Amino acid sequence: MTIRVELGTSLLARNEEMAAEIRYLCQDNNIFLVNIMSSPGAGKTTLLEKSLNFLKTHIKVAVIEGDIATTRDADRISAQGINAVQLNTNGACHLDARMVYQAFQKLDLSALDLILVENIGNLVCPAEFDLGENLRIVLLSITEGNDKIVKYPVMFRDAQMFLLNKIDLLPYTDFNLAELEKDLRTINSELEVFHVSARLGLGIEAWSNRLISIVRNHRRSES
Ligand SMILES: Nc1nc2c(ncn2[C@@H]2O[C@H](COP(=O)(O)OP(=O)(O)OP(=O)(O)O)[C@@H](O)[C@H]2O)c(=O)[nH]1
Ligand SMILES: [Mg+2]
Repeated sequence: MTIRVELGTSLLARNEEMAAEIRYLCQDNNIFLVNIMSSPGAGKTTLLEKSLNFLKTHIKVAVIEGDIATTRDADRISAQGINAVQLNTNGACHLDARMVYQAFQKLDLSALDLILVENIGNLVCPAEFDLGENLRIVLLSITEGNDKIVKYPVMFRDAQMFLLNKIDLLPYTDFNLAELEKDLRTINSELEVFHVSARLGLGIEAWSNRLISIVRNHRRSES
């Protein structure tokens, strides 16, 4: 007799249950939840550092930091005067909804408009795990090359916003912007695209303003 155990399915089904709990908490507290994903080093934390300076003057925001081993990213965010919860996965290559739910227990949800989650640096696994988020943002940096869109399509297909970071390095690489735009249109024509340099602060105000307006529209429609 063959007994088959569908481990993957039950794992994702359990994740969906927790994601539903998170959605319920967000609705109850009128919070907008954002899941930020990219490969390691694309600039997620630098983007957050620069953007929070602007965001915090307009909306009440906290950050959940995913990291395999350290508290370095949460320390960088706390240094901006922002509440940051560090989740250490101890090896796992993605955050799941259970972990994010635990981080929610550490935050005063009634005092927040927006929670930004920095996922583990990885272009594959995080895309599979629903965190109950309202918006998925994927970051790609110039030094990674434009072919990552077609090589890791799921990540780009399932996101709603795309940030091209390290735009300051464009003149020093063979990154092909025209090819990137063509591939993005093929894989996800609905993606909202921003070009930024987190290091230089280029484009930070434009995307932060867009995020603020999305959060405010959402809050209005929910209340
Ligand atoms: N030139 C340039 N460097 C950048 C930019 N944004 C980030 N960096 C640099 O890229 C490196 C990685 O940045 P992080 O913000 O730590 O990247 P991350 O995506 O949070 O990395 P992980 O959390 O490890 O996945 C740092 O040395 C940053 O200074 C940018 O816009 N331009
Ligand atoms: Mg980081």
